[in-house]
Amino acid sequence: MTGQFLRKMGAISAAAMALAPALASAQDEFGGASPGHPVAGQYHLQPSVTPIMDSIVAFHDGILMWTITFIVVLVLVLLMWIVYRYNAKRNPVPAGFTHNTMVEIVWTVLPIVMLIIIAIPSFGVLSDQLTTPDGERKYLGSNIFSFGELEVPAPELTIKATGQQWYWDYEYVDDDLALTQIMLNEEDRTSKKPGQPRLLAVDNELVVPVDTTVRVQVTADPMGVIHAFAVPSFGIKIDAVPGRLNETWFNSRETGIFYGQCSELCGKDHAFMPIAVRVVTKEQYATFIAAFKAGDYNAANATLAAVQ
Ligand SMILES: [Cu+2]
Repeated sequence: MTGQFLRKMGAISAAAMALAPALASAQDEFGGASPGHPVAGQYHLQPSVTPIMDSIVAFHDGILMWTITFIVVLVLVLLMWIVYRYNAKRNPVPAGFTHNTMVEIVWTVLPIVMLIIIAIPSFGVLSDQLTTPDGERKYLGSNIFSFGELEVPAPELTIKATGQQWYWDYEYVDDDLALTQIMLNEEDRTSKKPGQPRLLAVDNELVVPVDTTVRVQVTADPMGVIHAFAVPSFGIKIDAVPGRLNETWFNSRETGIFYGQCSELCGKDHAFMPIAVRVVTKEQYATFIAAFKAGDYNAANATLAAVQ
């Protein structure tokens, strides 16, 4: 029985090892540049392009993975030891005790200590996402073990995202401009934007400048339901609640299209209301917004090189 179990475990780890290089090459396919969306074979978080996502990645890789690994190994070793040492053959007369104070103290205190170790940096990362930069506050960035060293400039741009049933509306609040963003169906995507990912490609991307702090105000249609605005590469996720204005921010250091999805189960087309943020250079953004003011979104979009 034990031998069979061990052989099975060996086969699983061998299969995992054989699979690892293939998974790693799927990750390297983009040569470090962020694809801005999930890719086949991906096993890690989406690549980071903002200080908030840097801190999430550092938290995941530096604390969570080690904690999880420690717990898995500990429980597995205990289980295997008990299967080996206390089976009916080796231990025909089972012990009759029901309590062990020392063991109970250890298995109460150890999880508390682990939760505290996880909680402290976790609250830091969370409060960073919810605290809009003022140019003075320090952020954790990838230094989640410090008290924060990273300065982020105050927002130069405010975007209001409104969750509708089932798509997103955006407003460039400072410029009094608005656009509606709707997912492309397969026919439109393959004819208009064949290079963009299925179920994520949209008609109108939200265009923002690179290396700029963008304040994102998030709400939902007052007569609607709760949605959530989330873009993994930016490390942001915040509820869109009717009648409430939530606020988060991002500052992308890379250009490209970064996709997200509604992340609060909101109804029948929940899976079909993607978020697409196109980050362009500051010059491109200035041209874009000038054309948007003078004409409409399509005219403005025409100033940007098309991304297929
Ligand atoms: Cu939803």
